[in-house]
Amino acid sequence: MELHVISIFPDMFDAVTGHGVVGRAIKQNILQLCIHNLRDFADDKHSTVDARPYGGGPGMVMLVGPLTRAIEAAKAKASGKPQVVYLSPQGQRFDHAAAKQFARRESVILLAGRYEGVDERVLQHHVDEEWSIGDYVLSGGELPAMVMIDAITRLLPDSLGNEDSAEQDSFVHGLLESPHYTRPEVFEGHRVPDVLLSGDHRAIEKWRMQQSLGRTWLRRPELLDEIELTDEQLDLLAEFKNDLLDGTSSG
Ligand code: 4G4
Repeated sequence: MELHVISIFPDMFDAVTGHGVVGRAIKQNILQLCIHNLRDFADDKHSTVDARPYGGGPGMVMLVGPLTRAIEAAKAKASGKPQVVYLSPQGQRFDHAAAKQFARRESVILLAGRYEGVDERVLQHHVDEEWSIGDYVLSGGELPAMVMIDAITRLLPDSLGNEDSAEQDSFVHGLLESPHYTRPEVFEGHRVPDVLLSGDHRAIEKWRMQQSLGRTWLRRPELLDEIELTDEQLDLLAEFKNDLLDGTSSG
């Protein structure tokens, strides 16, 4: 997959390109990440990319000229017909389902805004989609772009070292993940759950499913409305609730 980013802070993307899953995907040619410096598309000697808003008001607005030229340059370089995506608090919510759809695309151009945002004509004539990573305001679109790049890259075919890892993640099955433990078996008196040391793989799988169901019910109950539970899962969840009640009774 090919991801293009347009930003006035191209160096910020060193945070993802050099490390972990994204760095590895780039090395292995699973992902091509191309960062375009918006200032390269300015048309004055000061490399101006912003100006005061018409009609007055606080802050600065990103100029339509440099943005248009940067988008055209990214399109010319990209394979296929990339959609232009603007990261903004006004966009559609980026979630696991969205990440999966992005991972199927050949190329995408991510536009990271700064200041008060971009001239509306960029949105009207050059931006195809607006996406948001959550209901909060950040000082630029770079962090949202990196969040999307990371989430998408993990879902690219052959991207994770451990093939099963992405499949086991939260949200893939619509449930939260079960807890993880590693050595030592006892730390400051706190034991690892016995079942995980039992070697009984069926029992372990059942316990993990029950933990996933229970945690989802406790922490994100609305997620359970989105999936259909099997009879076995309904039994496991009922048992989880029962065990909770047993644990709270004073006898
Ligand atoms: C567009 C308009 C995305 C973009 C204004 C971007 C949060 C998200 C920006 C701004 C962003 C998000 C500078 C306020 C950049 N903040 N929730 N900031 N601002 O995905």
